[in-house]
Amino acid sequence: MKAFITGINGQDGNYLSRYLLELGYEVHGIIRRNSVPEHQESRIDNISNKIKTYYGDVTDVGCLNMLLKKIQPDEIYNLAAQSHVRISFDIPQYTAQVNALGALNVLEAYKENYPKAKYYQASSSEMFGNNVDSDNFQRLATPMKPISPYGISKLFAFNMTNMYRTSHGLHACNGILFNHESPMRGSNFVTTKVIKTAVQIKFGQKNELILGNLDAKRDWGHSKDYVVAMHKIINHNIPRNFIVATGQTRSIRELCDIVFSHFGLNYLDYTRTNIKYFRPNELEYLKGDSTIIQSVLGWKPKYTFESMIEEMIEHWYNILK
Ligand code: NAP
Ligand code: F7E
Repeated sequence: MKAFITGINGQDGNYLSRYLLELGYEVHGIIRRNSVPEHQESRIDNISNKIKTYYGDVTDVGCLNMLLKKIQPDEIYNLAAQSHVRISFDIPQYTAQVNALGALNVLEAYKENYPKAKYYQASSSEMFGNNVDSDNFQRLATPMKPISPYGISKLFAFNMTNMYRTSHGLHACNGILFNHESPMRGSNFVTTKVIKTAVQIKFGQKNELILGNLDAKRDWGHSKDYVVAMHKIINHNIPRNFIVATGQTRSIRELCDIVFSHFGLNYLDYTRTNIKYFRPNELEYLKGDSTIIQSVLGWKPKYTFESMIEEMIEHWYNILK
């Protein structure tokens, strides 16, 4: 089996590649050219001799056509994105070019060059905006009304993926994934930022943590569990969409409390807020209902919130000590 992954050097790209290699796949993917290649490839160093990478960009139709024709993958995972929600307010046009038109480029290259493949689109809970069902969950039937350039760009890609399935008969599906984290998570996402700074405070390297909205709530899972869901979704015999979530929600405040308590510290002594880290419009609450993927595909997360945070703390402790 051959897989083609855009965003292969991202958090999920790394875990997905490792999972597919374990299953015996040949793994191919594109990385963007960067003037400092070490930085670009640091998250795939551990597998660089096992995967095949090519310079490429989802905004470059030419490279997508050429690679899909050449590789003829069984599975295409479109994970490439400008994935930071707050930054999407600063660079909305770029975010749309990569997340919306980039996804359309991959879909079109798939249809034109190798329609026998299956396609997975990395869709996001950010597409719901502030809509929640009366039982406080988001699910497939919850209306989508995104409030950030990121969420809006992802909704375009979500709908395009559905259109390529229904209009062109392609095996194209969406995983609507809620927040997922890991030691590979970028350091400007809130979990890594809180954990890394708490470790630095513990070692006397920093004395404060500056955050934005502490009262927003998120449903946090582990990337390692969520890439297993991606593989199950793309391999379901009927192409369709699934929600992937833990069904538990916690505030940023609770996250800070748990992480700082691990070091015997009180987060209130070190944390302050700065307007710089607030969004112009905040998605306040996420809690996903994943009962369908659990019952239809037998997916179940192995990590708990606590074991995921422990693993991330240990990772940053070992790097910073
Ligand atoms: P990530 O760590 O930010 O990885 C994104 C990847 O996309 C990186 O490899 C990045 O490469 C690549 N990329 C960005 N622009 C590109 C372009 N124009 N052409 C080709 N590659 C490009 O994100 P992640 O956490 O792994 O998430 C994977 C996907 O799932 C993303 O689409 C994200 O939006 C979506 N998602 C994530 C979550 C979550 O909580 N993690 C939840 C729902 C959906 P560079 O290193 O060059 O930037
Ligand atoms: O923020 C609050 C912030 O940037 C989480 C992406 O993977 O998940 C991710 O998007 C919450 C928000 O993730 C800071 O306001 C407070 O309420 O870690 P985050 P996100 O925006 O939820 C979705 C599902 C995706 O699809 C995205 O690709 O934390 N928060 N203070 C902060 N957030 C950040 N980043 N930095 C702060 O200082």
